[in-house]
Amino acid sequence: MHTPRSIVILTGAGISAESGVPTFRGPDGLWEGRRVEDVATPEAFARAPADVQRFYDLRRAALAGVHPNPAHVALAKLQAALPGAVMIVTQNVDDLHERGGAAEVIHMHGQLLSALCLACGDTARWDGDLGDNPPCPGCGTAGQLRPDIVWFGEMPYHMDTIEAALVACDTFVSIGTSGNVYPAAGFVELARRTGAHCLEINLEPSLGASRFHEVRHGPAGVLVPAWVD
Ligand code: BJW
Repeated sequence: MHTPRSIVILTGAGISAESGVPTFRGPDGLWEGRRVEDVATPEAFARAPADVQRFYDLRRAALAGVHPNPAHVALAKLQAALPGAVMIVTQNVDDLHERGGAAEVIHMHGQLLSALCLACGDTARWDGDLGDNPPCPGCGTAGQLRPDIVWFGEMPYHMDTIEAALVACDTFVSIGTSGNVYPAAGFVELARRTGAHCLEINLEPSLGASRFHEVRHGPAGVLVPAWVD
């Protein structure tokens, strides 16, 4: 790899697949046999809060049993080797980039290990169950904490920062994402419009593969360390 001035790296569920975190779509995906509308929308939470809390409580508990893989570690090393030049934007709600050593990660779809209080709007680190309706550590209101996850129809986090980096970067790399979900699926267009070299690393061609200048298809745990080297 030549040394670019500024790299934006977008990651999706595929980068954590080899760590044992299920992806969303596809035969063994998290949503196989489940309607997205039943869990990942504000309407689903309003309709059946206990079911939605339980879905996320189980996934939060499962995080303890998974570990970063060589792809997470390679990106952390790249970020450390090029101070200030590598922005990691993840759609993932796990913490494997951080545990792999990344110093700065933008979680555009929220985090499993965070709770959002509907009463005061604050977020707090959370590693227990939300299904027990605990009080908010900030304002003390009980029964108002929800998973700090961006559901369909909600605005992803840090969009201004991400878009500013995309239009300024000279390399954009998309890793382990199917290209089904916007606005992340549109990042490649934004980056290429201002001249960035765009690379896709994914197990198979994503929905947006033809928009990239370069594609490498195979497991992230092998291809990401190879790209970083
Ligand atoms: C491997 C691998 C290995 C496997 N190695 N690879 C047009 C424009 C803008 C918005 C919309 C639009 N049309 C519709 C919308 C609205 C909607 C949307 O996109 N809907 C689509 C279904 C069409 N978007 C929204 O509502 C978003 N908000 C929004 O748009 O606000 C307004 C706005 C507009 C414009 C600018 C800014 C804002 C919010 C989206 C929230 C998404 N939330 C979820 C759920 C979180 C809850 C939870 O975790 O349960 O986030 S959806 C789910 O999909 C999750 C993921 O982050 C996201 C992306 O999935 P990802 O990561 O791509 O996973 P998979 O499973 O799909 O793919 C994995 C890939 O890995 C596969 O390709 C495998 O092959 C590969 N792979 N093993 C390498 N070892």
